[in-house]
Amino acid sequence: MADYRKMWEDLGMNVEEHDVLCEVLPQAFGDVYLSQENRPEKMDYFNMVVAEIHGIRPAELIEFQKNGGKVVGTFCIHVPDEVVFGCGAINTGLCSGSQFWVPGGEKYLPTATCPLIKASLGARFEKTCPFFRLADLFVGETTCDGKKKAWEIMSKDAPMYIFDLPQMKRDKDVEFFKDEVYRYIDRIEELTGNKLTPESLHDAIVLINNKRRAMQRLWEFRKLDNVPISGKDCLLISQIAFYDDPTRFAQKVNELCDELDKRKEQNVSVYKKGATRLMLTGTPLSIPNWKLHHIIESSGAAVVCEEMCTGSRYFELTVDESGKTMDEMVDHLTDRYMKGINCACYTPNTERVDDIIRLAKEYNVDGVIDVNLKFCNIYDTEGHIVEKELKDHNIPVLGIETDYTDEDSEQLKTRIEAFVEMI
Ligand code: BJ8
Repeated sequence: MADYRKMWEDLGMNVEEHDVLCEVLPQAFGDVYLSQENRPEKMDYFNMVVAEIHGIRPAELIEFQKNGGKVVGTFCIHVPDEVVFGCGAINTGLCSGSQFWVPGGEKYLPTATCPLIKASLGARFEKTCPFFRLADLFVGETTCDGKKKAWEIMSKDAPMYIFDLPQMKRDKDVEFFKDEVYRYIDRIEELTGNKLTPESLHDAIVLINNKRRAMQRLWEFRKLDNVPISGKDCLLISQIAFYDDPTRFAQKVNELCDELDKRKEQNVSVYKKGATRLMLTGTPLSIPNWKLHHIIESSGAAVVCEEMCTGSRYFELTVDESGKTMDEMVDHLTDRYMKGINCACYTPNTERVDDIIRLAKEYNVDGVIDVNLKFCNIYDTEGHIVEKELKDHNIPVLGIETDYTDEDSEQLKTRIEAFVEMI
C-alpha cells in the first residue's frame, strides 16, 4: 500500500489511532473476501479500492479540491447526488460501518443509539477517517430521531447542512420535498460558486443513472439458478458505489458483468448446487460491515438480494431523463428520491413490504432475514409488519438484531444455520 501518512497528517487526522484501523482492516478483508473460492477476476479492481480505502479516493478528492473543487459528504440515499455533480462538485457517502468508530461516538451520544450514528460522530470527532476530514460540507437529514439530534452535535465541529424530509408521502409532502431540493440547489450553488443549469443537471442525472444501470445489470445475475458471483462481493460493490468516482465505478461494474456473462453461458455458480437462497431486508450495511453476509455464506447459504439502502433501494429506480426544464427535472428527482425510497422513516410505508414480497419472488428466495441494527427503533418496529406479511405469504423469515461487534457472531451463526435447516 502506498504511503498516505503525510496526506492524513495534513488533514489533521489522529494518525497513530488511525494506524490501528489500518492494521485490522486488511486482515478482516482477507478473511472475509480473499478466502472465497472461484471469485470473478474483475473483482480485482474492487479489492484494490478497499485495500486503499483511506488512500486512493481521498487523494483524488484532495487533488480536486486543490483545483478549486468542492466535496460534499452525505449520510443518506435521500439526498440527491445529481445536485452536487451538476454544480461541478463531487459527492461522497460517509459510511460509518465499523465498530472502530463507535466508542468515539459514545462520548457524545447515549449508548442506546444505533451504531451507524455513533460511528459517524466517532469518525468525525476522533479524526480517524479522511473522508470525515476532507468534506467541505456535511449534509445530514431528518430521517430518524437519533440522526436529527446527532447532527446538532456534529454541527459544533463540522460545516453542516440539513436536508429536511417529510414523514408521509401525501401530495403536500411531495411539494415539501421538492422545495427542499430547490433549497439544496441554492446551498450547493453557494458552496461551489457554480450555477446549476438544465444542461448540467441533465448530465448529472445521466451520470448517476449510468451507475444505477450498471448495478441493475449486476443484480440480474443474482436471479439465476447458477449465481456467478457471491452476495458478499455484491455487497462490497454496493458499498463502494457510495464513494467511488461514478464514471469509473460504472465502467468497472460493467467489465465485471461482461465476465459474468461468460460465466452465465457456462453455468458457473459460486455456490454449491441447491444452496439456500436468502434475501436480507432492513437497515443498511455500510462498509466494512460484512458480518452477516460472511456468516451466512460461510454456512453454505447464498445471499441473493438485499432490500436495503446498501442494495436495491439504492439503484432499482433511475431518474426520468426526459425533463427539459429545471422544474421538470426537479419533479423527476422528487419522484425518484422521495416517492421511490421506501425507508422506515415514512408512515405508512406499505410500499416497502410490497417491494420485499416482489423481490422475494424475482430473486426466487427460500427465506428472508430481517436485519435490524441495534437501537434502530423505526426498522425494529416496522419489522413486526414486515415479518407478519412475509409469513402471510408463506415466506420463511428470521428477525435478527445485531451491531458492529463480533460478540454475537457465534450466536448468529447458530440461529442462521437453524433457520436454513428449517427452510
Ligand atoms: S433512507 S435507511 S440511509 S435513513 S439504522 S441511522 S434509520 S437509527 S440509516 Fe437510513 Fe436514509 Fe432510511 Fe436508508 Fe437511524 Fe435506523 Fe440508525 Fe438508520
